[in-house]
Amino acid sequence: MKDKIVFITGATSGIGEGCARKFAAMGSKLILNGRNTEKLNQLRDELTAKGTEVLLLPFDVRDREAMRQALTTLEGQWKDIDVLVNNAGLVIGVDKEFEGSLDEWDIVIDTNIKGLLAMTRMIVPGMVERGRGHIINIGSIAGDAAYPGGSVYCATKAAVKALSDGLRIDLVDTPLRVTNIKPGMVETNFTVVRYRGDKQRADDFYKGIHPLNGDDIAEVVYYAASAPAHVQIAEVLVMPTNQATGTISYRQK
Ligand code: NDP
Ligand code: 8X3
Repeated sequence: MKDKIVFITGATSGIGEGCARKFAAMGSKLILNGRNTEKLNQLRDELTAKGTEVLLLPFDVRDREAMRQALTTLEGQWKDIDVLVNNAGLVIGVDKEFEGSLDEWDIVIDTNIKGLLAMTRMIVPGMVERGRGHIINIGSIAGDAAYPGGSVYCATKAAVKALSDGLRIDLVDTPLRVTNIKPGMVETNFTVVRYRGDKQRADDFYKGIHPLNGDDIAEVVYYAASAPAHVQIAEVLVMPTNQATGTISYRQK
């Protein structure tokens, strides 16, 4: 992946940050997105100090106009994106479908589905023109089956699966590849956001189990991206060893 241009949304934390470090270590050039500009600056400084070329493109993936504007600033080599990692995403709350906040669910749906779709719509045409490119969507085990208190989030990740499968169909006569990575429990800031900032509750969620971390998922993303051109990793479900499904895991007492 040396000198490949890799665009990662949600690179300020967790899986996206892990992907940034992994692709940087393998010689790629990075376009990093997120809303937290302080964290983006820190990550750029860290990676450029090690010799990686980094371009920051901070915007909220829900803001289509800001996205469009940011993408028009890409010049030279940065326009030729080889890999798009559609990673930005979140869940807020664990409420029942008949009790939760429609406003919070708008944020989740607009980020996880519409943000990912807009990035795809704006970046894939260039890949088709150049005859090369790989779209790696971060879905979830949550997209395979609904679980208690997760219906809207699960629906967004089921949508990521459908969007990934549909895009793969639409690109079948091209050299482009589409991958949907579906992690299980990954210990990141995700669960803190899920519990609306309650760090203790987030820590308790991982008690008794050895969860994955952002770097574990980055390894899988990189594996898919660096596979030979004729190999399309369509979908990967990756869980901690003591997790079996979205709802069944074994926790040591
Ligand atoms: P984190 O909370 O650690 O990271 C989420 C990233 O998404 C941050 O960089 C955040 O950046 C970014 N983000 C959120 N909203 C927006 C937005 N509107 N615009 C731009 N960036 C945004 O969580 P994870 O790393 O765990 O999550 C990454 C992806 O992995 C998500 O799609 C999540 O659904 C998925 N996933 C996570 C699992 C887990 O157990 N952790 C399991 C399965 C899937 P900033 O705040 O700077 O905008
Ligand atoms: C997050 C995975 O199972 O914690 O996508 O909801 S889970």
